[in-house]
Amino acid sequence: VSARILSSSLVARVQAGQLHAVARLISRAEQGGPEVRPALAEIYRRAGRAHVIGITGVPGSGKSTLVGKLTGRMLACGRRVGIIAIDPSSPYSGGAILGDRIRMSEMAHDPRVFIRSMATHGATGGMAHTTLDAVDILDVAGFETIFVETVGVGQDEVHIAKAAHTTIVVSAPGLGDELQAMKAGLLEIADIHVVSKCDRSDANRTITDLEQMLMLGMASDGSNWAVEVVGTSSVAETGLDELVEAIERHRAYVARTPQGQPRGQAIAEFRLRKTAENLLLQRFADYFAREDGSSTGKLMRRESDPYSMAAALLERETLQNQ
Ligand SMILES: Nc1nc2c(ncn2[C@@H]2O[C@H](COP(=O)(O)OP(=O)(O)OP(=O)(O)O)[C@@H](O)[C@H]2O)c(=O)[nH]1
Ligand SMILES: [Mg+2]
Repeated sequence: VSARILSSSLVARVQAGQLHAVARLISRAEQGGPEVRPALAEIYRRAGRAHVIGITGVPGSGKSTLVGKLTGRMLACGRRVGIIAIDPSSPYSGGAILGDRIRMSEMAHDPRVFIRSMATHGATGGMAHTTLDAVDILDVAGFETIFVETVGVGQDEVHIAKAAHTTIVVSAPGLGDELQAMKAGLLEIADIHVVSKCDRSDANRTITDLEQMLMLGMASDGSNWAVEVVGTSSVAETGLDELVEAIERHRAYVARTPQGQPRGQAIAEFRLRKTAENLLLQRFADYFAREDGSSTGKLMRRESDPYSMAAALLERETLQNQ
């Protein structure tokens, strides 16, 4: 009972926009466990106002720099901005988060901006759902625009980028002659393609390549949204206002046209799926923590097989906790 009372007062403080309450609730969501669930359930029901923008792309393509620039423009429009950066903590770009912090440091002390990085290492499939909980927490706290930056490497991270209202895929010139977005399977998920670093002379070729690829792969998903390609330079400050306009156009498209509706449905389904997966994983973790070796003993002696045992286990653990 006391956990529940604590949770609902924490939710109230989040709703009042208290940033330390926001940070605390996100940390609790990261820790997971049953105690925080009532609070997150309440958060979910109260959220839904923010515009969530997923930004993905290969390592070093300029995502964080771009988020910094876009954040400045959103603030100028009078919006509060939440930023969630998924720390890849991978061989691809280890340690980038510190760089992210430094690059965004002019905003680090602005109370209208909340920056949070979340680690992926050690997450047992719960990363996507914790990230989306964090998005909702920021939403309830009154952040109108929320950026989620993920490196477009790994399925979970691609899915997170897709679980936004607007998904931006960033490609940069000079990272190899093949289109990185295509290699990483990112081509199809973009609502808006950004070619960053357009202050470089080889950027035009990247734009042309990308436009050609988009034409070739024009698999219509039934939506009327024409994917846009925007060239930007965070150094020369070009293309950024155009990008903001494209983002606003897409936001209006998703919010106000019937063609935008399936997007919301897909996000809700992804959310349910990830939450269910996570609950199941946690139950099995609990089961294996209790397991005294009798099941594995049976397996080792070939008295049972993993298929029937897993099926029985699945049924028991699912029914037991209803
Ligand atoms: N020339 C040029 N360089 C840029 C531009 N934007 C970013 N960079 C540089 O590109 C490098 C990577 O930028 P980041 O913003 O950290 O890229 P990122 O995609 O967030 O990187 P990870 O998070 O590590 O995947 C840095 O050295 C930036 O200074 C740009 O518009 N022009
Ligand atoms: Mg980054």
